[in-house]
Amino acid sequence: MDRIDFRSDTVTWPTPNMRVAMAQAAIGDDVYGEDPTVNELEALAAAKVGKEAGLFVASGTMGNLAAILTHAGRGDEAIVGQDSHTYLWEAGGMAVLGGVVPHPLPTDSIGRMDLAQVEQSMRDDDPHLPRSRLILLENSYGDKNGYPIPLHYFAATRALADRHGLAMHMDGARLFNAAVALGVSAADVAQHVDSVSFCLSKGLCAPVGSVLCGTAVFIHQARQVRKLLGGGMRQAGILAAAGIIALNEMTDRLAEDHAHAQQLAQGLARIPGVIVAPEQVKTNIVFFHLDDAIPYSAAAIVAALRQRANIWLGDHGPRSFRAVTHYWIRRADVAFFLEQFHDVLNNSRGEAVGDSVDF
Ligand code: TLP
Repeated sequence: MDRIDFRSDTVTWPTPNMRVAMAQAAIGDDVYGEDPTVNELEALAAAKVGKEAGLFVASGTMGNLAAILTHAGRGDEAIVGQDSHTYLWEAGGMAVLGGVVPHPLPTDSIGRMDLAQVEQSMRDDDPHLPRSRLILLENSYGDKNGYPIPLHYFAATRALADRHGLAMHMDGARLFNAAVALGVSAADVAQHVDSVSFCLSKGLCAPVGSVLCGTAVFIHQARQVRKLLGGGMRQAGILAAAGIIALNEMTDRLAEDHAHAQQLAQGLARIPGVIVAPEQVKTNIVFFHLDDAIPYSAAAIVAALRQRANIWLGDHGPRSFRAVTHYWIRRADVAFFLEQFHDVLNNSRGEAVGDSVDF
């Protein structure tokens, strides 16, 4: 890459092996079901996450939306974490396009809704009320440092969902990060949910796409929803070819990204003026904040880093940042970032540039 870009793992460029596979991909018209490379990717993805079938979609947002619209209809209610991606960062798609009523609940420090509260949220059979239909989950949980939520939580949620006849969908945008951090397979992480979507285009480095997986019947229905959403692609094998490399070559190495995120969090913890919780960092996302001693806004610091060192960092509100590690960020890049960030903060306090913190 041409810069050190911590804004997201979505910024990753495809690997050289992906470029070759894309150039050589066998293709056909996928809306007719005739693209052999898409078919191969869908089967591979389903096998990896332990489901019967898969559907290649344009994005994580489309995967979640297709799942929600397949599980639920107008006037149905989806119970969802109030800081989850499906609720907060997908433009309200479930309500706008599906008439599905979101029922947001608070989450704890690692992204779990309280199951007693979930149970209390179930609607009675009453003509005044929406119908409880779906529980939306996320793993790893993006807004909580990408925390990998332990599997027993999903087992308990499954029992609750079964008691009330609800379906469960998991936004597994970073499913493989969760699996690697938990030391289990992606199929284990997804075992309790009816459907799961995961992204090829984040830490796995493919340029485009996600795969939605579930039973064969569910995916058959979701395929029609994908068409309705304008997501039926044609010679998509060129994209799917990169997805196959992503699944075959890029999942196990995610541990490296997690180590770099830990290196980053621990380094930040040594910089005066920074608030960060390294013990909360288990995958590739680090949220951190400025304390009151720093007179500059997060946006000003982001701009300074970009200008002086071609380091791109995301500000997350006036005093906060998010850094995401990925394939294109090496250990030395993290050390360089820590030095630069330390210098910028020192300058912001009007002190001499310090060399007392060793990264
Ligand atoms: N997340 C993006 C932004 O939208 C915030 C990022 O940079 O992290 N689920 C989760 C948990 C996600 O983090 C994302 C993307 C999605 C779904 C949506 O994926 P895309 O961007 O492919 O629609």
